[in-house]
Amino acid sequence: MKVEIDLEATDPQGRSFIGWAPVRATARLSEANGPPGPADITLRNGGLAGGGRVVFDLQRSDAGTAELRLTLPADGSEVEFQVAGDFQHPSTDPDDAAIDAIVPAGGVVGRCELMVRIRKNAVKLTPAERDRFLLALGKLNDDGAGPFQSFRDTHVDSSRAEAHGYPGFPPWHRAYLLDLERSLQAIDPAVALPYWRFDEPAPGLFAPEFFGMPSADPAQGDVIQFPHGHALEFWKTDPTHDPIERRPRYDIAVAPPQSVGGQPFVIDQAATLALGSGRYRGFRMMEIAPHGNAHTSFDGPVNSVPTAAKDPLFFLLHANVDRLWAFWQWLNRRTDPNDPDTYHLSGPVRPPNNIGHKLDDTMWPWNGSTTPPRPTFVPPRGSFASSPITARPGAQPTVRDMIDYQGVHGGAALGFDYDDVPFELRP
Ligand SMILES: [Cu+2]
Repeated sequence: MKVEIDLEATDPQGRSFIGWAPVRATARLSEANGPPGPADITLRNGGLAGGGRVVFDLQRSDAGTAELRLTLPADGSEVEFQVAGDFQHPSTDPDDAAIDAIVPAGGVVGRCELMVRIRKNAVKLTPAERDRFLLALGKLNDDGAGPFQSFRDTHVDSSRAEAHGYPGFPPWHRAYLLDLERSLQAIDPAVALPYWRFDEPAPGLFAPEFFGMPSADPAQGDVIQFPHGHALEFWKTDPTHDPIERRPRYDIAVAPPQSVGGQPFVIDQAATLALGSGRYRGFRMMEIAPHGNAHTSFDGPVNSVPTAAKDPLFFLLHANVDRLWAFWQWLNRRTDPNDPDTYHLSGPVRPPNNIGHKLDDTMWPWNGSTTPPRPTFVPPRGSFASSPITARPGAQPTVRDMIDYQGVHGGAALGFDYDDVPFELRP
């Protein structure tokens, strides 16, 4: 007897990737040489020890279990089930997770390898995970000649109003990060964007083998000193010049300060999650503290909107901003876009600056709009990067498309998850 297991979240090369949100899968008898009639099998986690783990259910739920019994018809027709990553058991390597189909006697009659691909805290990556990420990033930059240019040229002064200062700040940046992550995954599908928890010490991130540090002597300038052979050694923030320049204004043995001069600065996670008492209108003020202050904790391009995305640290900083939003959404059940506490365009409509911030607005640059006050150009990469594992959010995402990223209210997930934010269906 043989059982064939297929996942919806599979790319054309046959590689499957899941997160915490369940995805549809099927099992069928592909070779029925056992006793005639239907076959009883059990689906079970079959991954490597310490690797990604999976859970199963018959319906899309947040109550998946480690085993699931199925009866497969003798005629080979498919039986549907749902599979999800087992929260807090992400993969570290491609295909270190697997679904095994077991017969009652105990033999494995089918197997489907996959990856539980999750965005993780940068300082908790294995050296192999870190290096895969850096290698993909270096290739995307390609010494300043690669597609990274297009991302660098998206987060600029002329797009400031599209992406900042209004309620669309979190959704626009969620889209921007996902677009970049998908571009990295086109290079290495096992990569997920790590995040920098700026409210915790992260000396492992500002280490030579990761994002590096400038010379200890400020007189030598702020150019990051990468060891020879590092994937970002020849990173160019612009095609012809400018390596990465960055100098922390705080001691990297600790986190940036939570307050400066009595004012909130890089406030910690608990203080961030408490902003606005569960209402988006107040929560989005996190754009200033901690987000803006995390940027200004450095000298260098990363501390200013028009240049920040030249430094790849931008994307780890913003992955944490996005994670905080995702965590807040989970904590407060803020996944229904129609709930004004989930998304709220506050204050009077102030055209034209709030263009791109209303719930059903498409967003520049993915919408291709070059009508002022938007930028009068579109970066060369064009519409939003597609994913082989999910159809969402489409080529021209709206603000709404970014909110329920796990598909809690139905529909497919956007295809990313954070290591400490579960999938939960709630009343
Ligand atoms: Cu930012």
